[in-house]
Parts: sequence; structure tokens; C-alpha cells
Amino acid sequence: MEKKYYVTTPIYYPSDNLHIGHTYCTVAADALKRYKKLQGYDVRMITGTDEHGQKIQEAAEAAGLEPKAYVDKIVEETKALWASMEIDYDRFIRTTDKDHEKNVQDLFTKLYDQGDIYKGEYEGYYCTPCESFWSESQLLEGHLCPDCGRETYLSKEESYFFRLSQYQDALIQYYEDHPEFLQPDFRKKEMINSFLKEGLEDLSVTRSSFDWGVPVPFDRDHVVYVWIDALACYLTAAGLGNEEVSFEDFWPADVHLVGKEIVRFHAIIWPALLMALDLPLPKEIFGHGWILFENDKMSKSKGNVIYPEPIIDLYGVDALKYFLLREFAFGHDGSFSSKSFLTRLNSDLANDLGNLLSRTVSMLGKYNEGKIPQAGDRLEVDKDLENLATSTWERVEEAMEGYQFSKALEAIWKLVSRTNKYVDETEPWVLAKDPDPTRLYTVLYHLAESLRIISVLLTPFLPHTAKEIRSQLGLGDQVALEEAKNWGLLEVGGQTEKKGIIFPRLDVEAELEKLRDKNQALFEARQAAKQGAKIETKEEITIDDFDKMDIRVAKILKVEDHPNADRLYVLTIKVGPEERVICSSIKEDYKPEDLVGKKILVLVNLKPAKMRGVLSQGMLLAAETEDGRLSLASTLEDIDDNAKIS
Ligand code: ME8
Repeated sequence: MEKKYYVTTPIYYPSDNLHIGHTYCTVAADALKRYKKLQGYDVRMITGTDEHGQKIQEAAEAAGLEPKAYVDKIVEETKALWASMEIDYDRFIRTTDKDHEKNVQDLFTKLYDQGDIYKGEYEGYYCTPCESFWSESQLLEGHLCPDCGRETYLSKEESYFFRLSQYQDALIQYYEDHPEFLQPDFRKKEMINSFLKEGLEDLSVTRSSFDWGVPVPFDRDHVVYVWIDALACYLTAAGLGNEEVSFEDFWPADVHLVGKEIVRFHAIIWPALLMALDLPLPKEIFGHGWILFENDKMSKSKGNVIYPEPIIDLYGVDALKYFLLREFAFGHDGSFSSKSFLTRLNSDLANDLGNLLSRTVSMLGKYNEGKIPQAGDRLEVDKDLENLATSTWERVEEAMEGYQFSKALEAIWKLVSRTNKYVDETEPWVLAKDPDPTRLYTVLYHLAESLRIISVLLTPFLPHTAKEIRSQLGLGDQVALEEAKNWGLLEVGGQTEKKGIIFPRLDVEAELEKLRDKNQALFEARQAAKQGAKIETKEEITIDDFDKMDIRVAKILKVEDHPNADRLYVLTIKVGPEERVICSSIKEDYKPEDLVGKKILVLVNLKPAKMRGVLSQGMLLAAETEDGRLSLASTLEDIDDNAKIS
């Protein structure tokens, strides 16, 4: 029977703004699938969308659509992106799929019936802008939100809870017994020390304040918490409750590939749920790093998003895949730069690989009518190449065991470079002058054979390129890893054919501009497509309500760190004749030197409140983006402080 292998990506929140960071995990999972297939496994790879929850419900309302219609449209776009990237998934699972919703309900009921889920009351201080509940001990003085410093209110909500706390010891034990369960190692240490050993609290697993979710079957006032719904997708997509795929064949998953910020859900909540359900745990979870843009988080509001589409249009999907997998170490963050992308494209793909293919097939054409010649006796230099070529798979395999895509490609490129060096060492154009062609033929055979092995090893990572190389060598697409282990598989007399250049050399500066323009045009088109959509506002107010607020221009005189709160600044401001102190959580967004001397807007009649021991007299006005970045509000022209806003 064929060995089975199951790999998952996370299921993505529906977004019309998927950037190259989002494609990272999918590209990696696709390469892993293709690699395991090459090894002879029957592989199942899944991806999908995480469609429930309050934010989606609100986004749909804002777009004037029903939630399902809203997500349907985005799902089509997402699938089109994966198709253009040739992501070879076996199921695109949506949390709104009927078989999945049924599974979620069945699992929830089972956990409830056996006492792992119970009904209780969720009590906490709610911060509306942050959409977060806090316990009293987490709040700043005056019941202010520790994240944004704004007022919270006490909220009680009936909720069902999962007895997560009861699985703490079992999880710690599991981690001890299965050191490979969570990788890389530093993520495991973080999980154990920051969460598991700190103590686990029971987890609220339903919501009743909105209804876009899987209903709790025995209590229709509640919908199941999005993370339970989302994680359970891994089971549905493995075939749970589905007759077409055998769940037993694919569960437990061999690996869940996930981004670093969602490791906690996968490494704590998920195994505890599976333990409660009496299901085997996934064999491994790998937390990968983030792709940043110039060391900053990519976000629409910062306008620094890099989209995959322009890159694919201009340079092909293999160029993007190669860069993502080669440039960044999978467990760590990496910074994308178009310049390093184009430079690598030139050096590794055009100069090294492209050139090797092109000169090899050219010489075969020129010296042997394009036919694979018979090799004669081998010299040391030939054996050296053979040895490296037939052993490179070992280094690729070792790297892939640890999900080190970059190391796998590095090993393949060592062989590419060695083969290029072999051309320089053997100088076939000089050998061609010898009336006895034996040595020339040996060298040409070695070049073609080395390229054949390279094509096998490249198949999982650059499927297009591998096919192209094989086609020029006169070979078919079907490959197995075994073929990279043995020398001499190219048949003598086989017909090769020189076709186009696989990766043309680029003028980096000119391409930089082209790429930037195309990316920007797409960004603008997507923004424009959103125009016409309506925003959702708070309840209407009268002008009298507004008049109650006294907002004035103030000048910042001094900015100091708050003595007791890491996230806060203590600002001294001047409003006309008066000096005041205000605490504010803008530390992540501004350095003190960016603030001193600036004029900003302040709500001056807000009731003073102590924030961690410092009396704050008023509130700075700031705009907040979707991803939580703050930008202080000011006036268009420089105007005297104390001027009133009306
Ligand atoms: O978290 N670089 O969905 P999501 C690398 N629905 N990876 C990135 C990235 C970047 N710049 N930006 C995002 C969710 N990602 C949940 C998952 S799974 C049961 C539920 C990755 O759309 C991110 O780390 O916010 C995550 O792994 C994936 O994109 C989906 O993120």
C-alpha cells in the first residue's frame, strides 16, 4: 500500500488583499507535497478559508452583502490566485462547507455530552475598539484598556467553556515525550514557558453577541468560537464524515505548517481538543516566520504590500517560488526587497541554472546533432561531478526532514555551480578540436546527466522549470526521487532540443521600476474597487451631543516614559496658558523626538483619570487603522494652541 502523507496550511481569513506573505506557507506546503510525492507518498495537501466571525459579518454588512455572498466572492479570487500559482491542493476547505459545519456540531456535542464543555458566564471588561475582554487585574487604573488606554465596560455574557485547564499536565507531558511535536525548538520553549507553565484557563468557546458562525446545535443563541471551527477543518479536510476520503488514511496529520502568531492555537488549544476527542495528535507542527517589507509588517494601511500577481506576470511563478523558498529560513522572519528578488533572479536562475541549460543543449546541438552521446572512460573530474550529483538528494532530504526549503535549494545550487565549473574545467570547445570525440562526448554526457538529476531534484520546488529542463533534454515529466540517486539513466542517442532561454538576464534598475509601478497600480485598483462601499457608523448623535466635547489644539512640550506602564508615554502639553499631563499609548507609533514641539488635538474636558498612578488630564485624538496603527490628529495649517475645534 502507498504510504500516506497529510500536510496542511492554515485556513485564511477571507481577504481581497492577499500579499506575498500569505503565499509563503501555501508555496511551502505545495513544495512539501510535491517532494513527498517524489518520494513515493500518496499525499494530501489542503488549504482553505476561515469564514465565520464578527469581523466578517461586519465587513459583509459594510459591503452591503449577506456574509455568505461576501465570502463567496473572495473565495473565488483566492482560488484564482492559488491556480495562478499552481498550488496543487487536494481540498480547498471552507468553514461554511456543509460537511464541516456538521462535523463542528457533532464534535461540540460530543465534548458537551462528556463534560469537556460546560455552560458558564463570561465576565470581563470589554474594550469596544480593541474587541477584547480583559480581567480586572489586567486593566489600567480607572478601568482603562491596557492596550489602548481607553475606557472599558463590564460585560457579562453567557458562554460555553472548554475545560482547557484540565489538559495542562497532559500537554506538558506530551511535549516531554514528543520533542518533535512543535518546531522550531525556540517556538516550543516559548509555548512551554510563556503559556503552559503559566497555567491554562478554561476557554470560552461560544459567542452570543453575533450569529455568523456554526450554531451550537442544542442552544441556538450561541455560535461556536471561530478557532474551534477553524481548527476542526483539518479533520474535515482529512475526510472526517466524508465518504470519498478515508479519514483513517490521513489522520493524524504529518505536519501543520502555520505562521508564528498562530502557533499558540495549534500547539495548545488544538492538541487539548484532540485529547478530549480521543483523536491522535498531529505528528508535527511547524511555526514559520513572517515575510516583512523592509523589516516592517506588510499592511494595506502602510501602503507597503507586495502582491504576488505582478511578480508572476513579469517573471513567472517559479521565480516567486524560488525566491520565497530560497531567500528566507522557514522558521524565521525575513524581509522582502524587490532588489534582492531581482538580483537573485539574475544570479541563481538566469546566470547559474539558465546558463547551464542553455550552454549544455547548445553544445549538444553543435557537437553531436543534439543527441546524447556515449560516455567513455571517466577521469577524476568526471567522478567528482558524478559523486556530487548522485549524493545531492541526501542533503535535500535531510533539509526537507526539517522543513528547511532554503537549505534544500542551496544544496541543489551547489550541484548547479559545480556543473558550471565542470564546463570551465573541461573546456568542451577545446576538446571539440580533437579528431577523437571520445573525451568530448564523455564531458557532454556528464553535463546532460547532471542536468537530468538537477531536474529531478527541482521538481518539487520549481515544477515549471524542471519540466522545461526535462523537455530540452528530451525527457518526460514523470519523475521519482530514485532517479536522482543513480547515474547513467540518460539513454544514449536520446534527442535533445534547444528551446528558449528559461530565465533571461534582467536589467535590475529598469525592472525595479516596472515591478513597483505594476504593484502600485494593483494596489490602487483594489482601493478603487472598494470605493462605493459604505462604512458602518456608530449611532447618530445631535450637534448638542457633539458640543459637549471640548477639543483643542495643544502643543507637546515633553514626552517621557510612563514609570509603571511599558506601553504608555506621559506627555506634557500646553493648551494656551495651561500645562497638562496626559498618558497615552502611542509608544509603538512615535518616538519622543517625533512628538516634541508638534501640535495635536486633545479632548480637554474628559474626566481626569489615574493611569497606573499618573493622573491623565484629557485624551489625544488619533486615527486608528485596521491593524492598530495610530496616527495623531492635527490641523492642516500650523495654528495657535488652545484653538477650539468645532
Ligand atoms: O490566522 N508572512 O488567518 P490569516 C508570512 N484564519 N506569513 C503570513 C504573513 C506574512 N507577512 N501574513 C500572514 C488566520 N501570514 C486563521 C488561521 S488555521 C486553523 C486558522 C500567514 O489569514 C499567517 O501567519 O490571518 C497565517 O499562518 C496565515 O497567513 C493565515 O493568516
